Amino acid sequence: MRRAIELSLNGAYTTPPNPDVGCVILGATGATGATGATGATVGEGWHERAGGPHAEVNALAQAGERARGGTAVVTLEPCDHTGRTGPCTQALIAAGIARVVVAVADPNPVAAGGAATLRAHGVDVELGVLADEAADANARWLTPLRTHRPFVVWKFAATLDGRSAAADGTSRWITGPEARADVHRLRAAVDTVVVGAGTVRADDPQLTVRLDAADAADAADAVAADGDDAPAVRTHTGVGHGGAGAGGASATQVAVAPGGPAVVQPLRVVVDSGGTTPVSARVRDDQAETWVATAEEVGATADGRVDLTRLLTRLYERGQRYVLLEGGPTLAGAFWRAGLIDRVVGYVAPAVLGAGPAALADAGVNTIDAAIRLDVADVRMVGPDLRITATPQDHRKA
Ligand code: AOF
Ligand code: ZN
Repeated sequence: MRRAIELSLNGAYTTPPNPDVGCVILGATGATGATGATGATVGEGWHERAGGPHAEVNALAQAGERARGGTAVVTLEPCDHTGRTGPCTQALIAAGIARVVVAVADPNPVAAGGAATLRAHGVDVELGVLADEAADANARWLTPLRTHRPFVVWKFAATLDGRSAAADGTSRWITGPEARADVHRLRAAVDTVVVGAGTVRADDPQLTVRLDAADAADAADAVAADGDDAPAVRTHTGVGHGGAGAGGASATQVAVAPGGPAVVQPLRVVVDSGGTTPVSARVRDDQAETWVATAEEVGATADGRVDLTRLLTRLYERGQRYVLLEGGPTLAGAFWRAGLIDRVVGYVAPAVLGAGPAALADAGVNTIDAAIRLDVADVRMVGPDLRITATPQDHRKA
């Protein structure tokens, strides 16, 4: 199951709005462990992109005849519905799988019921293996289903000493071009980008996905290596259909480069308590849809600010499932105080400034015991910069 979870993460930027799922097929022959058939691995697969074959189908294709009498280990309960692809329960039964080991039951009412169907066909099913780890890996999809609000990723860029701008306010190009390209891939995976009105006033960002032709080609090559020529960015085929996880109801499609894939532009949301965003702001251009969310419209907290819990409910109601919170420090602090951050992606540049604003303002922490502790899920170099992906610990317990 640990291997299946690892496989599931390969789809992180391309499966939204569908789940990240991994599957390992063990053959019937070979050493038999305490839990039953645990032969050698004969097939591995993961869900590569929304609308494409599910993880089980990819793993079964690799296993071929060797799946007969074997065990399927899968991070999410096999689906029992015909959506954009056929039911995985039938694929497993047809392949002669004898036993299915599942981490997390499928909470999507459209697709659920797989375990019962498999059992009715004489397949041995075990549920709940490494369920917490698998749920963490698929939190981006499970959180909206369970809480009826979008999953929220807070992204920031800072120097090694945690500053997101210099003392004079200049903040352009803290990180290198590779990290900036990575942010555009992340934007292409989400359906909503949120910023504060202060950031719009200070930086006038456009907040659109702009993958240049080279990035799109790289991404396509990465997927082509798995025998699939689809681009590794979320394209128009990837949204607006499918189960309860489907989102992007308001997405706008634009071609990012001649001959390149049409990327779905996320909804741009400006959190603007007083409604001060200028009409000339770039975020209001026609490249993507924009919502300037005011306190009057959404509802206000006691201090007159936009009520962020209500903002997320409103976004969920309009079909949004995956939010990238891009700043600035004040809005990010308010999201932390409201307990609404599900994941952190931090780009840390090997530079120090010694003065200038921090990446995060007041997050409601006044003493070291109250520090918001995170579990690190992934660390890697993106060009010269460090990218850290982490999950708040309290959130996991909740
Ligand atoms: C996936 N990938 O590997 C598994 C899924 O959009 P559809 O029609 O392909 O169906 C999506 C539903 O199928 C999804 O919401 C989930 O409940 C179930 N399982 N989905 O996209 C997979 N195993
Ligand atoms: Zn399926």
